[in-house]
Amino acid sequence: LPAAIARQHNHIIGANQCSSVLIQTISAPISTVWSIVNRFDKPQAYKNFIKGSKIIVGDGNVVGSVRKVEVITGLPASNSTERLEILDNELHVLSFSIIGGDHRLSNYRSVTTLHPAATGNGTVVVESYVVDVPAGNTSGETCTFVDTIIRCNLQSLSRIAENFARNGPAKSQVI
Ligand code: A8S
Repeated sequence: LPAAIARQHNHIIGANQCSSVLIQTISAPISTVWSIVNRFDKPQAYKNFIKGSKIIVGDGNVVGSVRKVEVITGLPASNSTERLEILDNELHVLSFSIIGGDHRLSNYRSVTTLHPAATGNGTVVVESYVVDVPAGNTSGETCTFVDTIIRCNLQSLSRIAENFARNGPAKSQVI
């Protein structure tokens, strides 16, 4: 990663934590991708494992806002409580941490940043995270689990943003 981007993803990694970075290129302008990513109140707009979300502190635009998300059935969890840590509409940075829920991801924090693609008017999305390795799991297992969820989210984001750029927002996405 270029140094300026790496700096935004420079997590402090404690003993018994794991961390990773995922990158997704999207053929849609940053403004389009950001309009989907910046909705802290509406993660289900592109995260397929989330079926609903409710803001319980703040308004979703101010740092310190908290959302409670409901996860689809069939996963080893039903909900998660998440705090907005960074929302920078100029630099296109969103970060949240997980502060509760009935799942096994403790001390999770992620950072998502958008960057113009080197050529054309596409977007490069960089998402990194750090999380505790749960008792009974290895750091490899933990990173594989989280990487899989984030990879699905970024692929879904890509599909939605590319459709949006081609056809305009779907009716269900117009707010
Ligand atoms: C995100 C990232 C993650 C979400 C995980 C890693 C989660 O929503 C799911 C399953 C779990 O076991 C943990 O950006 C939790 O949403 C899909 C409920 C937090």
